[in-house]
Amino acid sequence: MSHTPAPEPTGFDTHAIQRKWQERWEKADPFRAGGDEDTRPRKYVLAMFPYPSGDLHMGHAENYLYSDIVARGWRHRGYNVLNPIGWDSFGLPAENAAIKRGAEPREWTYANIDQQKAGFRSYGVSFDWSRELHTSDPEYYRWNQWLFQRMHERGLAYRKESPVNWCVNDQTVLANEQVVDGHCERCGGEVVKKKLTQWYFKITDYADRLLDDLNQLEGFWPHKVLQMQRNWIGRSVGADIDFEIEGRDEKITVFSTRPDTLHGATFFVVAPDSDLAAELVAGSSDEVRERFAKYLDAVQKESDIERQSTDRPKTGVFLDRYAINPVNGERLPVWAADYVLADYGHGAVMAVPAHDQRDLDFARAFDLPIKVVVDTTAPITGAIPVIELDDDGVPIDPGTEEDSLDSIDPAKTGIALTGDGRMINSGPLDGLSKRNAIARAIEQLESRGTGRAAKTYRLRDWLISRQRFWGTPIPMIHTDDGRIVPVPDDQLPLVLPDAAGLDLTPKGTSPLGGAEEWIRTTDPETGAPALRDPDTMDTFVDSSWYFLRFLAPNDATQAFPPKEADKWAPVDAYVGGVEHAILHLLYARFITKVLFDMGYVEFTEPFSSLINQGMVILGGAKMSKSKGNLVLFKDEIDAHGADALRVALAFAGPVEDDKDWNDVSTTGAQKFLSRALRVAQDVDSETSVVWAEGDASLRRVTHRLLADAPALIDQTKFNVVVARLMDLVNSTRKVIDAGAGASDPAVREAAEATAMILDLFAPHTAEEMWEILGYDGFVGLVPWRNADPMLLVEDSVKAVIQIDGKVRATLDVPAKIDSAELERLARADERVVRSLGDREITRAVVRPPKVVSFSTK
Ligand code: ANZ
Repeated sequence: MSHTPAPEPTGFDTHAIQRKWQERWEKADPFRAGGDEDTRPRKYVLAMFPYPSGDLHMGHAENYLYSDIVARGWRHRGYNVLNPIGWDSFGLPAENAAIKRGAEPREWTYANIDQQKAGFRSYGVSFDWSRELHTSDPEYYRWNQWLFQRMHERGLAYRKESPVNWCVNDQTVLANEQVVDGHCERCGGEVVKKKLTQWYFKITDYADRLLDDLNQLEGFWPHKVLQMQRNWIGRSVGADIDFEIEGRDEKITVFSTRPDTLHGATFFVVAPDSDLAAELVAGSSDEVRERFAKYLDAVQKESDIERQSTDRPKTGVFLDRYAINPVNGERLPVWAADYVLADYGHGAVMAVPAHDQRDLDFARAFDLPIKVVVDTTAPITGAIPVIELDDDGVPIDPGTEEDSLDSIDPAKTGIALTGDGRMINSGPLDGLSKRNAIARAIEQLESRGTGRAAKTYRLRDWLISRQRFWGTPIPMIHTDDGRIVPVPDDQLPLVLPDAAGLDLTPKGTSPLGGAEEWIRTTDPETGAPALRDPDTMDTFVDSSWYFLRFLAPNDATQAFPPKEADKWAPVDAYVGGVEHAILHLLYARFITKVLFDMGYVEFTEPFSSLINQGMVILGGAKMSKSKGNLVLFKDEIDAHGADALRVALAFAGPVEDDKDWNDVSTTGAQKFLSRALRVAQDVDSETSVVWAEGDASLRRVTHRLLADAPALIDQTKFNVVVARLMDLVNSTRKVIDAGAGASDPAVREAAEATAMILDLFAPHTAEEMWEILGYDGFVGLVPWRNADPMLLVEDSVKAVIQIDGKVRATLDVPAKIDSAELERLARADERVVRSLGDREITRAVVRPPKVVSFSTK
């Protein structure tokens, strides 16, 4: 798109200033993290690394601005800061571009990286460029392979055949998380189930720790993200219960969160797509088998979300088999129904329609018995009754017409009774509360050997193999005699072959299988001919530990030096979009715990604090190429300059909020920056001027900002800091314009403080100001000055104290004093005490901050 640069309304050549400082930064490399000789305390700030998709976009502009503000702020506060950058450069888009345009994935990727790198430089981000890494470099991905081997040794990497999500369009396997409403998250194509043998990482072994350790992040990560992680892991506590099936030797186990309701079970349901259903139906009549086969066909087209949806009619097939209720010997008809999922719990449930809504809907649809076993109208002793008050504060009588069980009969109302109450129709459990009954039921099951306490999780093992080219080759060998053995460590990295000559179009098998020479190898033990594993790893493996690789990206001997991890990690502030709230963060947390268990790191959580930014939207809608509503990063930089874009974004609102581009004013920001530069130019005093004199009210504005800025930055209130800077620049201008103000020492002080703090948002402008103010070196490296506490004292006002209508004293009090404090000061004042004598105060009228009026007898 061609585009005319906007005229410079400001008198400053923004672009020349930008070029000048970018060249100086590039030459001096001032933002490298300090090494062992640097004794300052360390801080590690990291923005989620980018996928090399081409030009930077507004999402990048926001993300890397925020991490840069934090990095610069910490530098000014005396920390040795690590703020690295790299690229998450494996993945499907490179491969799809290669298929579409015939470009090599490698060339496409690295050309995009160069383009983005130039974008970051043009944006003035203070990265430590010496640590740049690309996950698609063999120097990086060999350590994915190393990690895989270590996981494999510990039984944490394994192969199994299972139904997987298969994107018909991309012809590849997708993790559950990558399926959105039955479609591929990346291409939108249809996703079906397909049985394949795949490699998995055993994240479920870590489910409890991944869940429990979230508590230590409370207050440091957005609560919403913690909640999303909790739901994703989805721990349920209850019991496994064994049911006999007529005509089957082995029992079938179900998981239930409500073993207390066992007496209310009236039927039994298995997932139609489970092996169990297939086995149970095998011995049934032709008619049943046919009905079942047809049903299964339909179910296989449904997504898990559809199957669990409560607002669709219940469907199912009776299998003509019976289960036996272990507590009372009752025969329960066995059904296959889609609302039971094959891969949750044990893929089968005991159905208790009176107390479970899904079971109730099903029972009503197929006319199955409904048996109430918890009287939810019965009071629970020991529970503290909630007394509700009406508008006049009078307790509402809780005894209402809902008091009878009959009136809430689920068979009539269609509403399952899920609340607490007292057990009925349940033999030895009768009279117990729900909680006690659950405990008692588990005890009884355990003593009879028909069940046990159990936990179930929503979390599934992490499917990591992909049938695609542009990823880390899985370092395993399939031998002639059917063994699967690791590529020995000393043969790593196992480098990808050249893409040239390979057919990358998705066909359901990995393109690497077609790399004739590459795929052939030998059995490391016997030397016999063998084949390499043709699959590559999910790119989430690459990003699960990259923050550690930044600590020594060029180390050819190890993934990362544990010594460096001790010094820098965990990451102090991690900045990124909420779209990564679940997967990426969960995987990084998992791998960190695995590395902890292996003894490579001494911490168990990778990111001590997490900053989620909102999205940059346009007119209320998400920006997208296809909708043609993009605001382009490069256009904004060309038109207004990097600093104006940075200031405008930082000023646009709280970090976590979405920012509508219509409310972002780059022209306003540009004008503000010119005002700041003009202030620096107008300063008419020497650098030797002491920071202790001059206009007192301007000094107060300066010092309050110096005092507040660190906490405001820690709280990510970046927009507030920008507003305060604007206020400071305006206040300085007023003093300059008042006669001989330009030589007032307070003006220099204000201008210098402006440059030091503005550096967070507008680094080019801040450096230029610093130079104009007469300094060499980078303002970006200058420690902030301490605020003078004397200037932080609040404004005071005179309060008048009257006794019986006569003024007896005046007091200097803080303008924000409250009435209790003002009355206390007034009563304690010596003059008041003296003029009161032995008279007693009968009434005090206190109007803070100015008047206290006492009456006496
Ligand atoms: C009997 C029962 C009675 C249940 C009752 C609930 C209430 P959460 O909390 O989501 O973990 N269930 C077990 N396996 C299932 C599967 N594969 N597909 C669908 N549902 C399944 O849910 C646990 C409950 O979900 C279990 O407890 C079981 O129903 C059902 F008044 O057992 B319950």
